[in-house]
Amino acid sequence: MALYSTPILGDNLDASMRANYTFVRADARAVLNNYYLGLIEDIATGPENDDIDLEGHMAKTETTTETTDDHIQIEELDEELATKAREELGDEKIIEMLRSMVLQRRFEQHAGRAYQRRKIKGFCHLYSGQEAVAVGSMTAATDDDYVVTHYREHGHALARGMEPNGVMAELFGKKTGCAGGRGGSMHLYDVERNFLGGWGIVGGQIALGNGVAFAAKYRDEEAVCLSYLGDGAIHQGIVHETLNMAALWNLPLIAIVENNEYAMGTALERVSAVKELEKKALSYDMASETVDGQDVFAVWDAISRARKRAVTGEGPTWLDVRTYRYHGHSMTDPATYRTKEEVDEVRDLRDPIVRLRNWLVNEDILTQEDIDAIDDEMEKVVKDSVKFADESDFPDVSTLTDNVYVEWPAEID
Ligand SMILES: Cc1ncc(C[n+]2csc(CCOP(=O)(O)OP(=O)(O)O)c2C)c(N)n1
Ligand SMILES: [Mg+2]
Repeated sequence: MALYSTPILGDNLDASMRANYTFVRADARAVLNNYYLGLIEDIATGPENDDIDLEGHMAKTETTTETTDDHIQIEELDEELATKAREELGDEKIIEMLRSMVLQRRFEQHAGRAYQRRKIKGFCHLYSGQEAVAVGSMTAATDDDYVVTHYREHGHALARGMEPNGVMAELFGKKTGCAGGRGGSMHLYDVERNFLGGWGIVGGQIALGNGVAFAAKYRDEEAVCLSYLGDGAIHQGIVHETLNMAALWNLPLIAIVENNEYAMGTALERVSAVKELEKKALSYDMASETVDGQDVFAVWDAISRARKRAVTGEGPTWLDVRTYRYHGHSMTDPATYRTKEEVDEVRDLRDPIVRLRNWLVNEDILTQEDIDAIDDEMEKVVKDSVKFADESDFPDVSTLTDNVYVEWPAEID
C-alpha cells in the first residue's frame, strides 16, 4: 500500500498535514487489520479454493429456478429478448457470451489474488458483477466500432477479444502487456481492436469518445464509438458539453453509463437530484433508455438498437445501464458504506452469469457438465495468463523515455 511507503517527515510536517497523515495511516491500518481478521470481504477478491463457485456461495451453483428452502430463486432473463437474441445471434454465439463472462469473473479473482501477492501494484479496480454490460455491448458492436472506456475496464478488454495474457501482463507492468507495461490496470489499449483505452479522469473519456465518433463520421465510416462511463461521472461538466455536441452534430456516440450505484463510497441516491438517469438526455433531445445491466440480452438489444440509430444518421444514445459491483471501489477499499446483505442480495438474485447459465440449461442448450467444463477451461486460461505475466520481463530501463513524443513525420490519414 503506497501509504506506507510515504517517508516519515517528522517535525517538518505542519499540523494539518500531520493530522491528515496520521488519519490516513490509521485508516490504512484499520483496513489491513480488518482484512486479516476476515471482516472485509471486498478487499479480498474471492476464495482461495478453486473448487468454490464463481460467486463464492455454494448454493448459487444450482441451475434451478425453483424456490424451495434449499434453493434460491434467481431472477430470470427477459424471455422476449432472450428469444430475439437466440434468433439473431444463434446458440454458438450465446455460448461464447457465457464463456467471455466466466473468463472475466475468473480473471478478476486471479487479478485480486495477484494484487494481494503484490504482483500487481498501484490501482486495481475489479469488474466482477458487471460482466453482462461489457459482453452485451461488445456483442452488439462490429470490429470497425471503437471503444473508449473508464478505468474499470479489464472486462471490456477481454470482451473485445484482447488476449488474457496481454491484459494480465499489463496489470503486472510487464513488457508483454497490451500497453507494453506502461499503462497498468487503468490504461489497457489495443489499437488493432480499436480499443482506445481505459482512462482515469472521471468523465474525461466521454469527450475523447466523442472525438472518435466525430472522426468516424468525418471519414464516412460505418462505425460507432462505445463510450463507457460510471454513475460517478454523470455530473461532470465535460459530460454535458459532450452530450450537447454529440446531439448537435448527430455523432455516432453511444454513451453507456455503467450505473453500479456507487462512486467510490458515495451512493448515487445521495448525490443525484435525478434518480432516473435516462432523463439526463432530455436536455439534449437525445435518445435514451434504462437497461437491465444484469441481463446480457437486454444490454445487447439496447446497444444493437442504439448502434442502428447511430449509423443511419439518427444520432447518439445515452443509456442508464443498471448494474452492481461486488468488490470495493478498488483493492484498498473496505466498502464499509454498504452492507454484506446488500451485496449478497444482488449476488443471490441477479448475478448476470448465473442468470445466463440458468437460461442456457432451461433451454437445453447446455448441460450442467458443459457449464462446469467452461468454468474449468476459463480458470486454466486465466491461471496460464498469471504464469505468463509473472514470467515476463519488466520493460527495460533504456526504454523509459520511449513513446513520450510522437515519431515524426507522424502517419496522418
Ligand atoms: C475528475 C476526477 N475526479 C475525481 C477522481 C477520483 N475518482 C476516481 S474513481 C472515482 C469514482 C467514480 O465512480 P463511478 O464513475 O461511479 O465509477 P465506478 O468506480 O463505480 O466504476 C473518483 C471520484 C478522478 N479520477 N477524476
Ligand atoms: Mg459507479
